[in-house]
Amino acid sequence: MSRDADTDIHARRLTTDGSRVEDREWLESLESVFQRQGPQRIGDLLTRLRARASALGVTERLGRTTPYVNTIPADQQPPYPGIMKVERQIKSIIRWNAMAMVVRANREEHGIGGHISSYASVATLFEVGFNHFFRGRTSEQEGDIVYFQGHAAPGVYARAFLEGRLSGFDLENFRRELKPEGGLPSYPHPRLMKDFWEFPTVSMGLSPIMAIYQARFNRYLENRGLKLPSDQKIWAFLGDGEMDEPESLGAITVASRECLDNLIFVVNCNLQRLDGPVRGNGKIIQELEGLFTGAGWNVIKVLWGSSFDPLFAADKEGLLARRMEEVPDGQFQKYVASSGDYIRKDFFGKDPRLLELVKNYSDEQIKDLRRGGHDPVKVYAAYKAAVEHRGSPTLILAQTIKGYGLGEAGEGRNITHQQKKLNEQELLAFRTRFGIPISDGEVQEAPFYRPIDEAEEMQYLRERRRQLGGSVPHRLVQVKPLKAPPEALFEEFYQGSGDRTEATTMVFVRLLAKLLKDKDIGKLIVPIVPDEARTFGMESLFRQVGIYSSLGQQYEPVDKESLLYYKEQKDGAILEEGITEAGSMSSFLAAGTAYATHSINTVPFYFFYSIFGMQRMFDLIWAAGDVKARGFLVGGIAGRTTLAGEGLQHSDGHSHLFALAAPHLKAYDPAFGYELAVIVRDGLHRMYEKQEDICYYVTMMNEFYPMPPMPEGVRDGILRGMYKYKPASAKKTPLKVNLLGSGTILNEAVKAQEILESQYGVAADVWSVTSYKELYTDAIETERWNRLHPQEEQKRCYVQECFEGQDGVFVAASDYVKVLPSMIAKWVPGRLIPLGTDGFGRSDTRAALRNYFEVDWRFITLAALSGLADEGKIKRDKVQKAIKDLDVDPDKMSPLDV
Ligand SMILES: Cc1ncc(C[n+]2csc(CCOP(=O)(O)OP(=O)(O)O)c2C)c(N)n1
Ligand SMILES: [Mg+2]
Repeated sequence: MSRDADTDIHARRLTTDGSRVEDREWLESLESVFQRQGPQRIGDLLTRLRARASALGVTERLGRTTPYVNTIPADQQPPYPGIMKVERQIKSIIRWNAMAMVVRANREEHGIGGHISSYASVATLFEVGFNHFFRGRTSEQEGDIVYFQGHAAPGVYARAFLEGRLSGFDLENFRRELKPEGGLPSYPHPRLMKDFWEFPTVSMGLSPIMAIYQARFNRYLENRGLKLPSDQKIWAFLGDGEMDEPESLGAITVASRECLDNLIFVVNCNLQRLDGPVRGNGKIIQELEGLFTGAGWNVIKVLWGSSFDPLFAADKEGLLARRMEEVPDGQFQKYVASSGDYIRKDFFGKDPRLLELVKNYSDEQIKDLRRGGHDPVKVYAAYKAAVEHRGSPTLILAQTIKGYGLGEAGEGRNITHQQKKLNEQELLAFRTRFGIPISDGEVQEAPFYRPIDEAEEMQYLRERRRQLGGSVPHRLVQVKPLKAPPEALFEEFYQGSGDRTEATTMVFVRLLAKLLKDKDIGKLIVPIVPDEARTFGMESLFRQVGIYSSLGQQYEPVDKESLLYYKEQKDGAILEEGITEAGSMSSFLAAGTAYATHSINTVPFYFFYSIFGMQRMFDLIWAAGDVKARGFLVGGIAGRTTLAGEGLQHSDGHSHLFALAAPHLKAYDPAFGYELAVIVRDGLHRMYEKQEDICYYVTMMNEFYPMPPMPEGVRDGILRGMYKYKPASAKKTPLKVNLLGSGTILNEAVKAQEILESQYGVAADVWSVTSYKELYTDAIETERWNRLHPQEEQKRCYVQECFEGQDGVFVAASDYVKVLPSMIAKWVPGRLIPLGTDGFGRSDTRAALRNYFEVDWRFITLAALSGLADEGKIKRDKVQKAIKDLDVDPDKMSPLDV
């Protein structure tokens, strides 16, 4: 069928009668070659014809699309292995319950939301999977990984209800998670349903990229010998509107390049998104086919149901396929909401020969011609072909109807996405259409319906799942805790670097190299980097552990002679992702959840340029929280004044602000090697030994200075957010301040401490603040506890404990925006003066930048004096003099002048 149509597209360009005869002759020859020698021979012939045409100067490129028909012809479909009638009953009941969940929830609480029409369109695509393909996880098999289209969640819940995994209460409390007896979250959130959902999928575009890197990571684990090869499939169910997200398409060549035949995308092409048609004037399916074919995917189109088969068989001239191709999506949507009579006139009426095809069809029959994505036979054929396909990933484009079965209530209507309420008539119609045994009298209540356990469909449903290895989705954590490496491994970092200068970036890379060598944990460490390894001085790791490539290294690297050559290998540990922060983050997600997905405690360390971290990938970082990923996010060459020369788009002074918003993130801005080592050890301990579902964000900087040895008793402070790094000297001075410094700016505070004491007679304690987020979180939690327990002994937060007995002036400087230190002002027993780097970055030297942003030792000194003056402890002329002495320009531009 597709072959006829293919050649016919050429034919339609020719208009004369002679051309028609010629067409027919060619087509007949083609047909006869096909009958005698099969499709392979046709392929050969076409290749030769194309070559000859090219030699004759015909430059026309053959398109990347096939006609608008099913890829698998009817005569090549496998027999359907299930009992269709029973499966239909099951599906209908699930449809009903999914709809009822949303309708009931919105009756009880107006505006609580939910989606009916997306599941209505994807039901058959899910159900064929549930009954015949999605394998559960057992001790014998890994099971499959399924990313369910997020807002089709009601259908997954409704199936779980039939399977007995969820109760009527659960369904009743859809979107009412805070009810005392609990409820169901709107969408797939592993964080909130940790035994059920495996992957968060509702932020459009994240599933496709996560699924690609998941499939790739599975191969990585196999190639590195961390897991046995398996035939596990990764299924991603996506919306056609969702495919417009850059993340949906941005990594598709990764999948083909890596030959990920373990990956299957199923795009639910209902031709609509939220507001209206996805491509009213175009054809989204053809567009996606072209893109994915070009990217090297195996593309299978499931466009028309079995009821179209006789029409295609009767249409010898390929007119039907041609007509289907010329009708834009918006018009196909119109047909959904139109009568058979309209379709006959508008679609078939364009050509008398097409009208002839349907002359024996009633209007109802025309209206009932089904789309492929609603026909289990067609869907099964596509899925089977997909799981059997080898060598490349598969894309299934299934044409469906949004709001299928809702009729007047929304089927194919532009409002259907938002439809949450059905009136009595609409409920009756739905009930009747799907044959749900609920009486007219009861329908208005939209009750949930579950047949008795002995019912045929219930037995069938259970048996199918039993055969496939249990329920899906099912998040199962069976991993054994991993012991954090012993203190001895970290010892050298606690010692400091003596006179040798180092940057925290260097320390981190050395620490990572050491972890990679560790006999217990080494193999589990997964360094991830988006083409930035040399920036961080990580190239020594190329040689040490190799760069992962499923192909090994099939060329002689240009730098083979050098010690640190670019060494790709099949069991390489480094995921050198190229310039894709989103891809790298998706690898982080796969590696950070391997404890659940594969029962393997892989430990991802994702190193990125800090400016291109949080602000670029925050949605995926948020997803990391939802999916309960564990691992280290490392923001390199951070700090708005520490990164010299790079300027406005590179200098990060706000990633810690983003980190503040992610509840699962610990966020640290260490100044010294020992701080970093303590933090990393704590991370390994909490995430892998204690199995806490958190991630660590650590910034590292590229400024060189000697790394001091770890003072006694500071470990706890490092982790809680601050400790006294350098107390004021014993010298008696009448004035006292506290200086708080973070990251490299701590060194500026130390210098200010000296100047204040030696030149201004002010004593200063210097505190290293490793995490304002920790300090703030502890403070607000303490405050909350006190508020809720007014008659109990009131607690003090850590900041208050640290500054016990102190008052006066506190200057807090960091390479980040001022709001970070300001967050703790309320609990500081005095005047807190924040210094920071608000404003756009500039290209210049470190010294010039610190002057510009007013965070160097001069400004810290000045802030301390100014604070003392405000307190009435010194005269203002002393501050004025300091401005002169410190060479501060009082009329300098504010870094916030934009
Ligand atoms: C990143 C993001 N932007 C917007 C939304 C809101 N949203 C939810 S569903 C939807 C339309 C989805 O259309 P499509 O992908 O075609 O799925 P369908 O419901 O048609 O199956 C939108 C815009 C979202 N969930 N995520
Ligand atoms: Mg859609």
